[in-house]
Amino acid sequence: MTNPIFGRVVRRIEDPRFLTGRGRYVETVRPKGALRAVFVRSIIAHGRLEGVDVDAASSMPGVVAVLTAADLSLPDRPPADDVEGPFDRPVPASRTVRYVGEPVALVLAETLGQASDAAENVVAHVEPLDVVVGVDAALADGASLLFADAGTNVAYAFESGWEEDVLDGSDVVVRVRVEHQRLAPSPMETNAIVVEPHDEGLKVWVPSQVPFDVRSEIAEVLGLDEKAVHVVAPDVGGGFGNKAYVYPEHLMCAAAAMRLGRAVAWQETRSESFVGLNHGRAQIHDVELGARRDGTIVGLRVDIVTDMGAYPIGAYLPVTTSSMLPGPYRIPRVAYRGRAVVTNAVPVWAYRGAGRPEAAASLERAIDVLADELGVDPIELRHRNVIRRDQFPFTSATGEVYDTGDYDRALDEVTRLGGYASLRQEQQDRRRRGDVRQLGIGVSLYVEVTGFSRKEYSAVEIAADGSATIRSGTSPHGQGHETAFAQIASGVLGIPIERVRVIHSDTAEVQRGEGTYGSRSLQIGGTSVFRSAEQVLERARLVAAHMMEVAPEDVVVTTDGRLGVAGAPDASVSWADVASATVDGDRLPDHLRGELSSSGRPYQRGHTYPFGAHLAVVDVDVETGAVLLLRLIAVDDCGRILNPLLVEGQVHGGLAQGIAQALFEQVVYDELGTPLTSNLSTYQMPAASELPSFERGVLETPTPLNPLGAKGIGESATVGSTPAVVNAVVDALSPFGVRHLDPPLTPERVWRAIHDARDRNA
Ligand code: SMO
Repeated sequence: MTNPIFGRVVRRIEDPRFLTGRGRYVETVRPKGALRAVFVRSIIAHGRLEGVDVDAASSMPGVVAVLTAADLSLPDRPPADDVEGPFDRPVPASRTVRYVGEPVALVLAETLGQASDAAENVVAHVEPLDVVVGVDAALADGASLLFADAGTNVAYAFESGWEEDVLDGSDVVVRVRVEHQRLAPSPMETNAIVVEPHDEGLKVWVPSQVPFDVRSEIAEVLGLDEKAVHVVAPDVGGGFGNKAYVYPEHLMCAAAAMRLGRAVAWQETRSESFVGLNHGRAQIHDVELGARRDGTIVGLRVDIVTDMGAYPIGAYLPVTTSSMLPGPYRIPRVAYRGRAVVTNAVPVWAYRGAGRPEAAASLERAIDVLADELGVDPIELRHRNVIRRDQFPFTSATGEVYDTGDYDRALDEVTRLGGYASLRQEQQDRRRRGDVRQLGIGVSLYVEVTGFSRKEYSAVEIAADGSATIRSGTSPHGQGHETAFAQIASGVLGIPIERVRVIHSDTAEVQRGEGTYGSRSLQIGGTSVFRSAEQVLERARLVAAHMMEVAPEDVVVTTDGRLGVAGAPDASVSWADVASATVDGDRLPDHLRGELSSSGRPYQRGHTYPFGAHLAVVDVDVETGAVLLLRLIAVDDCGRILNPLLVEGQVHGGLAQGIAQALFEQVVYDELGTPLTSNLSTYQMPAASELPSFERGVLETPTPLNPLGAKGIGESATVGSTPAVVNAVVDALSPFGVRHLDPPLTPERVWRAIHDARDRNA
């Protein structure tokens, strides 16, 4: 393909709107007379709900209704597909409360103040039950059960090769338990919904990655026709996976609006968001990695336990993790088992990377431990085991078919950009001097899987004025789809980007859509736009050929964006000429008439596997335990690059979130299941001031699976950066005999590790 639009830096069409306060978010949508919604949430982690006393609240000023499970009678929400047994979720809680923050009632009042005051006066009568905090408690003999009928807290279990001795033939086996701590997604825009009933149904505004799912689920639970529910996701302030879910709060507000015949508006507060939005990660892995003396990896065995929180809606996550366990290495034998376990905490769901970061972080830890054990440089050990560039497509031991890659080159590039040899020299110097501030160098190599849900709808239409309109079923929440898709259509059609309008996230304007998650939008949604644009061009060539009395195969898009004739520079027609000819008068024969548009839903025959190598350099103060991230060098490959600026934005955001997991963020519960991190002063989300200026390198190994050659980039940097930073901190502490630490590597945790090691060695 000779499309000149590839690799071109195009500034984001969206940014002037976002940067000048003209973004339109759900909070700015307030239909006249809308009631304000406030949820009453359980303050007890586990208990029998014996009643909800709404009388006092109901008679307070401005209160229109206080609704409980009995009033709403919504159907239970099912767990993830593979889960069998009684793990359904009543909405809201009816007989049992299972986590702090679980909705038990909904207050609707004329003002937000009145609704909040009334919510304070709703009393949930709860008879406490023993609380299950963390997976060890959930799996213990005689553990309190969240779902007594299930007889177990294990909602879903799976395994492969678990009985086989996959480590047979190893000279060395290293074992490490890696904890991937529970994270709170914390998007800039919290959850929300506005529902406006009208004669024929409902209009809904919601910050969502999946507005079409919101439509179908609201329609289903309220017994409405899908067409009667019009859902709009306006500008969405961050998603990270947690907005790819239809929340109980959404369904309750829709039901309330229907029942009361009035518009309802709900906006989650920042603190509420810490128990409202689904959490992420929360996996513990027991990893065993076997190798021969020369470093050749023989086998891998991983036991995955996932803390699903109260409802196992995310039980598919450890399955994704298991599929990516062997990573970018030639590991001939892999055994795993996985258990998804319920506990009295916020449900766990997809969070940027959704199962892949956990696989990569565990493996990259184990490889470093192995390198330490064998006394081999960690980059060298990786080189010895990577899949070679001539081995693609490569089928991994877990059956994933990696499309394209060049892992050796990613390692070489990061080694070069980092100045690895001189970093090691500097580290030696500091060690020799016994500096207070020791240097740590960490590398990670990763491959991840992207492009889930391999079909997407798009339409491209040319108006009589020659402008183009694109309709896409993807739903951006900050990525820059409007820019990317306009760039693609412009590249195919020759119509200037300024004359291309992109419509998305509106169920009345777009016929259907899957949404945005799993780094799918460019490769699946963009490919769809590309195909639709190509089809429109094909039709336009027929029309232009007729108009200019030439053969259709001679019609080309000219450099100035017209439809011209190859070899005849003076002959051309404009897109406006062509488009208007198709709709007015009788200038064209019948078969060429009709609106100049095309739509489709092409299918991608496989997933794509972006990869990269990250290198982190940290400075660790061995007296205080403070870690300062000095450098983060990221070399990422996402196939052919459409717009380097959009890629850079995705990488920077992903790095920030991955580093946050390594060093700062963690959801903490006390022994009663009360969250101790329920706002941004206790949950340590980093700001730009905690992060270095990122350094980047780029590789491009186009995928053959779509015409753009594109793989996903939305989640990659999150996958690669966490293990690089953790490895760097452990590397700094290796002279103390520290071989492993779990994130977040707070000063306290690092300080304790140093002191424990000193005590051991004393
Ligand atoms: S965590 Mo993503 O929206 O698959």
